[in-house]
Amino acid sequence: MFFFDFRLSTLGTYCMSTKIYTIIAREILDSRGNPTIETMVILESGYRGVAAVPAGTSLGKYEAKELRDGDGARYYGMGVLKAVNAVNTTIVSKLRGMDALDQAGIDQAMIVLDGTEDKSKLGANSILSVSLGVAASAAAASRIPLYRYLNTLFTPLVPTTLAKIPTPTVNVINGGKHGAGNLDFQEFQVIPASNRSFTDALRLAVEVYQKLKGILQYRNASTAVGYEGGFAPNLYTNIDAMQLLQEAVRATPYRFGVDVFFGLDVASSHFKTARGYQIKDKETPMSPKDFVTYLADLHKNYRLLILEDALDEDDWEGWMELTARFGAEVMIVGDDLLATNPKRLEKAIAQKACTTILLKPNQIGTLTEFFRVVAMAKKNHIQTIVSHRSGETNDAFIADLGVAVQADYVKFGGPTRGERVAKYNRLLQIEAELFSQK
Ligand code: 2PG
Ligand code: MG
Repeated sequence: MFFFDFRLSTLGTYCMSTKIYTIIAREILDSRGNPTIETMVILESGYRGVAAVPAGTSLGKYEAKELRDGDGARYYGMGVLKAVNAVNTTIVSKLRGMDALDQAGIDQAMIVLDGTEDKSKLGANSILSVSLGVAASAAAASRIPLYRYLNTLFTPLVPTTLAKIPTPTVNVINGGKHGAGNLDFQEFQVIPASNRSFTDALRLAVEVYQKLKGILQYRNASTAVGYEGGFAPNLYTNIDAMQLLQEAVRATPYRFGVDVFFGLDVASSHFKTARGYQIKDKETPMSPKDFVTYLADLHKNYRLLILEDALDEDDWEGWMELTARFGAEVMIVGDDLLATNPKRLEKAIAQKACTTILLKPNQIGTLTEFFRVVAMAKKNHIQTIVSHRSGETNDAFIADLGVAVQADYVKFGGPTRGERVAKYNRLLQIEAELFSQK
C-alpha cells in the first residue's frame, strides 16, 4: 500500500529524493488476534511505503527470532512494543538519510546494528517490517508496481523475466497447530496443474473447496475454518481427510492426477516425541524408518505432488532417504528443515536432503537475504514456493514477491479469510495487468 501524500509537501521544498525522511512503526493485530508490527517508511519526496509482518504458529527451531514483549500484563506477553520501539528509535536513527533504492545497504546496516546471528536483539519482526517498507516506498517513488520493482532487485542475482504467475497450493483442510486439534498433519492441499493460468487454477481449487464443504456438511462434520482458511473438521484420522479430498475432486469435472493434485504439510516436528512419530492413525509411535514407509503408502494411494516437513527438522538422515526414494516424483519440501536460511540450504543441497524450499521472508529477516536464498535455490535446481505465515495481515506484499522472483508455487492458505484472499486477489490483479490481451 503506498501513495503520494500532498500534505507532506510541508516537509520542505518539493523534491524527488528517495532518501529516507522518517520511519514510523505501530502495533497492530494479526489474523489470530495477536499483536504484530506495521511500519511506514516516508521518503523526503513524500512517497511512502507500508508493510506489516506476519508470524508463525508452528515455528521452526532455526528461524530468525521475532521480538515479543513478554509482559504478561499486555496481550499475555505477546505485545510487540519493544519491536516498535526498536524501529522508532535505534533503526530510524541509523537509516535516516539513506537512499531507499539501496535495499542491500539498508538491510546490511540493520544486520550490523542487530549484531546477532538470529536477529534476536532488535527482532526479525522489526527489521523485516523496515526492510519491506523500504522496498514499498522505493517502488512508489519509482512509480512502478511493487512486483516489478522487486524484480529489478532480484534480477542481478538471477536474471528473471516476469513470464508467469506462480501456481497456488491451496490449503483446504487445516490440521495440526492450525486446526481443531484432532488431525495431526497441518495442511491438506489441493494443487492445480501448473499449465493453467492463475485465474483458472484458483477457480479449480475453489470449486474443489466448495464441493468439500458440501461433503463435510453431508457427514455432519464441522465446516468452521482454521487459521489458514481451510476447513478444520472434527475428523478423526489423517486418512479420513485424504478420502474426503478425493471425494471432493470426484464431485467436480476435474481429473485427479491430470488437472489437480494433492499436497501435505506434515509439520512432523510437532508430533515427534522421544519415542518416535506419534499420529492418531496408529496406536504406537513410529520410528523414522516406519514413518517413511507409512508416507510411502500414503503416496501410493493418494499420489502426492508435495510433501512438506515430512520428517523432523533435525532428522537429516531421514530427509536424505525420503529424497532418494521419492524425490523424482514428489516435491520434497523443506520448511522448518531449511528456515529460509542459506547455511541450512547449502547443507541440504550438499546432502540431497530435499528438492524444494519453502521461502518465508520472516524466517530470515531481510529482503536482501531472502533474495540471496532464492537465488541459491534457483542456481541449484531447487524448486521454490513463496509462503505466507499462519498469522497474517491484509498486506499482500508476499504476492508481489512471489511474482518478482518467479517462484514455481505460492502457498497462501485456503480461499477464505480476508488475509488469505487479499494475496490471491492481488495475484488475480497482477495476472490481468501482465497478461490480459488488450
Ligand atoms: C508452515 C506455515 C505456513 P506457520 O508451516 O508452512 O503455512 O505455518 O506460519 O504456523 O509456521
Ligand atoms: Mg510448513
